[in-house]
Amino acid sequence: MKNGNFYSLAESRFPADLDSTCIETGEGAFYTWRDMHRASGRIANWLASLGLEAGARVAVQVEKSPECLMLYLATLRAGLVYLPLNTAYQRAELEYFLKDAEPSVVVCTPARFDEIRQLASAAGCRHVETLGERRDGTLLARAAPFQDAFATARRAARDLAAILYTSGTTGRSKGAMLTHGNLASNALTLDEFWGFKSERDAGRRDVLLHALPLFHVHGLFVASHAALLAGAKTIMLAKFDLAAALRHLPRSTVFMGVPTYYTRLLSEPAFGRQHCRSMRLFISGSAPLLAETHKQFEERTGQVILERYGMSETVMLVSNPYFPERGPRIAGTVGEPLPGVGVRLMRDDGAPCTVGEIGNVQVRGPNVFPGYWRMPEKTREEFTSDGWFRTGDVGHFGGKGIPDHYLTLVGRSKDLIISGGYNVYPKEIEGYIDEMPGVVESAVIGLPHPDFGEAVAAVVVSREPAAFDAAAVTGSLKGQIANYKVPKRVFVVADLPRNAMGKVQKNVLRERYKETFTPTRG
Ligand code: MCA
Repeated sequence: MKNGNFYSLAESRFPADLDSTCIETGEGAFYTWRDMHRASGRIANWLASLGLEAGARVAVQVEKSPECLMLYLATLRAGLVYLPLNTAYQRAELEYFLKDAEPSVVVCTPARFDEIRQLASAAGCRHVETLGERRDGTLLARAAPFQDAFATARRAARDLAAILYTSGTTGRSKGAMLTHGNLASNALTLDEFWGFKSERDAGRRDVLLHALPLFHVHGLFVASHAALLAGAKTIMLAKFDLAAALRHLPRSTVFMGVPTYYTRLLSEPAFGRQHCRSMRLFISGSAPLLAETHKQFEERTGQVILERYGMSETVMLVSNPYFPERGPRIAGTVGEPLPGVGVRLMRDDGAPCTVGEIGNVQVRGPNVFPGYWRMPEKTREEFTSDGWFRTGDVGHFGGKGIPDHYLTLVGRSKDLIISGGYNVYPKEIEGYIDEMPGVVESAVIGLPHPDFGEAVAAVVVSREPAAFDAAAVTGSLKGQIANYKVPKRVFVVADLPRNAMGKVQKNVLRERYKETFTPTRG
């Protein structure tokens, strides 16, 4: 029987010439497909030598590098479960993730070894290794004596491949469990839907400019998987850097980014058609792309950005079309449900919405995760009795001049902020602020931001507002939680606006402070 391990699928798609380039780094280092296969085999052999039980977790918090991708592939090959962690996460977050996931192996950056070893050992983990950005650290040294031949572990489609922590409305993060089948079905669908297959069939080889982090769905499962299955070359930038992106774009055919990447490209006056001469596809996701950005981008480059919609729990579920014969790419919409993916809109009373009517977005299909790690109750709540996952997003199909099967997202039923493509739940931040001395209560909100789309701000209630030190709030948060979650502004007030039911009116606060980061000129 076919091996359902995602690596087996990827390996079956490697180009015939294994000595061609798989990854070129921003610094000009080259890795062939053979290098990736061999090095992931060595690391997989080392992982296998640890004698871990099937399903053991490998938690990874390292900077982006080809070796980080090798470690991911090695984990899959060894039949273990990959648990990537945002490099911005600080002590409080790491402590929670490690205790909750109980990984058997933790790989971190050399600089954070002492801190993380302590947290990992408190969570019962015995193997803590390091991986730096320049092939440094103990992981590669541990793997070096092992053979590079490794028979990829047999896995079924339903077996767990990865756990991705997503912030929760209650402030407690949930580990979304993704199976080999989830990853494979989505990657195969996108391979066709976004035209990678047709390029291959036409004898062309895509070049993906990869600037996203490797610890979220977007950079790891969408971008890297697309390149792996396409046999495409990846130009891997350690992070999104405007100058480097401008330098490498003219040699690339596909680019994926969050809206911030596109606004930053447009902020460069010299950016234009000449940078996009080889490009066939720009994709945007993880946060809403403003129609204005879409329009400006087309005017400057002649390229129509393809916006799509995904989540950690479902990978990609809806996308604007790539092939013009399927339909136009429409700004402000996320397009049509991907082939094989069911998407429906439901009213609050459980009845289906009609075209144009706003409702709750629900999804079903081979891309949808089986549940949250060790949270059966939460999992039950998030699925309907007939098996559809409640995304928490709100939208409508169709609309004026828009085909009936195109989805437009209009809001979120959950109280979520998306800053530069990262999700932030106010409840989590409010929990930390409310513990601070002198704070009566707080309300965390998202405000329009020219670079990040939305930025986090906090409104803090103090009995003595004049004497309250707002800077102390951010100062204290910085060591505990990821910097992108730390409010970029703190307003100190005597009380919060409330409705008749006593509920804090965040819409009033958002309105009051809306020009904080984007003042109107004049
Ligand atoms: C960095 N900072 C941020 C953010 N990123 N603040 C708010 N929001 C952010 N996203 C802060 C830093 O903490 C620092 O603060 C200051 O900004 C400068 O930091 P730096 O590292 O230089 O920032 P940067 O390198 O310019 O990063 C901004 C970025 C990056 C390029 C937009 O955040 C990014 O690559 N985001 C992509 C996120 C992503 O991949 N999302 C996908 C997940 P200070 O000055 O105080 O130190 S969602 C997903 O996967 C779903 C499923 C999907 O559909 O795709």
